[in-house]
Amino acid sequence: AALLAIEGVPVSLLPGGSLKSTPLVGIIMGSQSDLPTMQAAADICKTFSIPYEVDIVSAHRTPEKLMSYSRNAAGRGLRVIIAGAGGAAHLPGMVASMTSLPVIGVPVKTSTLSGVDSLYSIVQMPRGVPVATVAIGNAMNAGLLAVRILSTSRVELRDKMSAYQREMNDTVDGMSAKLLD
Ligand code: RP5
Repeated sequence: AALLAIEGVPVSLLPGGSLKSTPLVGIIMGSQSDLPTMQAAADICKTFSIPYEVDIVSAHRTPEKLMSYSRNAAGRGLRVIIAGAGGAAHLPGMVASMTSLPVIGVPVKTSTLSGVDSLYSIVQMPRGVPVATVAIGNAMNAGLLAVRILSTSRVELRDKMSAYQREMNDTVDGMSAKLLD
């Protein structure tokens, strides 16, 4: 599919001639078992009407796919990658080494070490190749961080993010008001 832009919004021209929004956020994970955790990142993209894609890319089980996904990501129109993995979680770091796009890592909770293994693997990237790491299992924050990254060049997203924050504020204010009743 060819990559075009209509009024700044990237679109793909499908073989039949129809247009489809090009994903801006790539959500990848090491295994299907990570999906219940990673779903929250996709939900945030939906909330903010950001085109996204979801795929399974394993650093050690599908190393060639890892390489082609990472190397082609920017050229396909992706602007942020969210990568979730558990255990010896090298997926986000490996992706970050093969793309210049920002990579957000989600440490997936494990049954053996509760996700501390994943957290340390992702957060302890040696200097030179950054991975923005969120809390264990917090794919929602990964989605929100992706929105904030995209919003630096999209004013409408910045406005939506401000509205989202105001709503959270009002929800908490509402809870406090109830406590004082
Ligand atoms: C990692 O190993 C995945 O990211 C997953 O969190 C973990 C377990 O994978 P499965 O054994 O459930 O496929 O690669």
